[in-house]
Amino acid sequence: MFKSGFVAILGRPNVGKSSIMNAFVGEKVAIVSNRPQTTRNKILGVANRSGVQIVFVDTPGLHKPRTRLGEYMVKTANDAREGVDAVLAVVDGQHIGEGDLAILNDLSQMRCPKYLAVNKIDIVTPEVLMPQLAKLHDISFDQIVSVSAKRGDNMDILFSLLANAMPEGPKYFPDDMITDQPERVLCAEIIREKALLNLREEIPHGVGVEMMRIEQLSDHLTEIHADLYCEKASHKAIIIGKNGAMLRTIGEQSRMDIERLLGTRVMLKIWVRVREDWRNRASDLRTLGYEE
Ligand SMILES: Nc1nc2c(ncn2[C@@H]2O[C@H](COP(=O)(O)OP(=O)(O)O)[C@@H](O)[C@H]2O)c(=O)[nH]1
Ligand SMILES: [Mg+2]
Repeated sequence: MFKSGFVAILGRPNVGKSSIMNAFVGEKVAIVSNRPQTTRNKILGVANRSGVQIVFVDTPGLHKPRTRLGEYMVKTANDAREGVDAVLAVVDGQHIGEGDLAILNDLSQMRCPKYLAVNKIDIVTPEVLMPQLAKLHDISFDQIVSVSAKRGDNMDILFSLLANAMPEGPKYFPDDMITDQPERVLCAEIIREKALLNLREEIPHGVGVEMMRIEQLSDHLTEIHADLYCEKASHKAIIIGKNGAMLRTIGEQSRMDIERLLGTRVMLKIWVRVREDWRNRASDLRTLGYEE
């Protein structure tokens, strides 16, 4: 009997949802950063093991939205609950707050099997973890597992629990298809990740990437042009950096990851463009793929 199903991963921003999905898939299909709201869209990641296929649905973190983009993200996350075979809620073992508990209470109304991952136990001492776990006393989930997506602790146990909860079903995706994200989106996301990793303060939230052109020039070389949106001229100056140093770093790191993804050499050109308040403009949101 082959088992398969969809598992939505839900929780507050920055708790490690995307990291957990990537660990299960075995490849980075969703970008990761220490900035809240790194994930902006629903992303499928497919994990195959013997006799079972789990399709994970990674989602943007649940938060109080302050922009139209934020509203889209939260709606996307909430919609992802529809029709899944199980949910995997994630909290950060360093601190479980009111926001986490509200989400867990809300999810406990769902009728499908519910699992909770308490993540990042690689950096939490038992003294810190115990009182956090105590807050989960009243949570009616099927199982709570302390894990580290980064180090791999208990990830096999968590996977087995989820696998057991899957119904009998078909292989939804062929073995070589580990995500629903097209190549151009993966490339744009890599550039956004490198911007998030290198930029400080308020700028990362206002960064968006539009792929203008992907052209395979030969078997060995791909040319890519991308626009990097930011919200203010002063941000543009910071993104470009002194003598272009920051943009070079972002471009260089992006190029290496994109080359690995595409399996060719890559010529990458990034233009920085100011688009004031694009996170509140429907047309810009559509252009960047954040739409209904
Ligand atoms: N130490 C540690 N850090 C982690 C772990 N999982 C995720 N992180 C870090 O937490 C931050 C947020 O991770 P991410 O997967 O983007 O969280 P998301 O916003 O919930 O998708 C990143 O800096 C990750 O490297 C973990 O198990 N241990
Ligand atoms: Mg994420």
